[in-house]
Amino acid sequence: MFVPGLSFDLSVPRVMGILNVTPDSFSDGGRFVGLDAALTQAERMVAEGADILDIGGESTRPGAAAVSLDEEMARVLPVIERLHATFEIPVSIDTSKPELMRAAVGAGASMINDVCALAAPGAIAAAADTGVPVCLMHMQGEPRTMQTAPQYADVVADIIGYLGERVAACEAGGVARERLLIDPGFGFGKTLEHNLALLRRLREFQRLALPLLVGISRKSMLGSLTGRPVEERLPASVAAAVMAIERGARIVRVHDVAATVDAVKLWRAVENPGS
Ligand code: 7PJ
Repeated sequence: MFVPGLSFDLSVPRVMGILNVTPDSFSDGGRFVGLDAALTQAERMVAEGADILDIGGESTRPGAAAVSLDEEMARVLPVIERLHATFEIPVSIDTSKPELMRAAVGAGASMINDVCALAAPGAIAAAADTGVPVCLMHMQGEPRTMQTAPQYADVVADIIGYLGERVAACEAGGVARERLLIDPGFGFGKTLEHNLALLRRLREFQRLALPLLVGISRKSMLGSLTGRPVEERLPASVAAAVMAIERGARIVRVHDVAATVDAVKLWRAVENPGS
């Protein structure tokens, strides 16, 4: 599987390292806010074998406060510029704001990751103009309230239906289908049962015939299952990444790059000997 604009192909699973430059993200909030701290963390993830880094300046954890455009720009643009100047690794911008999508690609980002699936006014046009690949993620509701009482008729069918509609809207707005990736959005307006059904039935997303990106790393569904706080969720996170890859995920979005890369090496050796 090949996505134009991505420097790596998706014939094997790829690892996206998470780099939050927010003061309030749920697991590493505040630790990488300064430019130097962000670069140090990026350097580490590059050395550990990440294929792409995902830079976010607005926390989307349940209950998180919204961030102004100026603030989000000030957080992420200097980091993207420095990463682009320093490393070969591609960078993805995690934002829902069209102005930032444009500015981030101008600063060197080569992918857009939008938890709102380009639903903000002007987002499809911004993505179309940049010409970079886009990950469309499903969310029910908005971060402030999404965990209150999420409801679905059939969580998998509903989300496949939603993503199919967003794909059609993107194509109609000039974003080529071949540049799209999809993501069911674990934890975004989902109960534990919804999240488990999504992982169990992840293969059904192959109906959309688009590369699947999945983020479960350190999420609260793993805390609910194991009873562990966020800093002790590495084993469950790696297991979840492997289970997602087994069921067709092509990019896993993770905090713990080294451990995930090891797991992917094992998966590749078993599934594609010689690859
Ligand atoms: C996701 C994301 C995810 C995509 C976040 C966290 C919460 N983008 N951004 N998929 N999660 N595509 O890092 O746990 O699951 S923010």
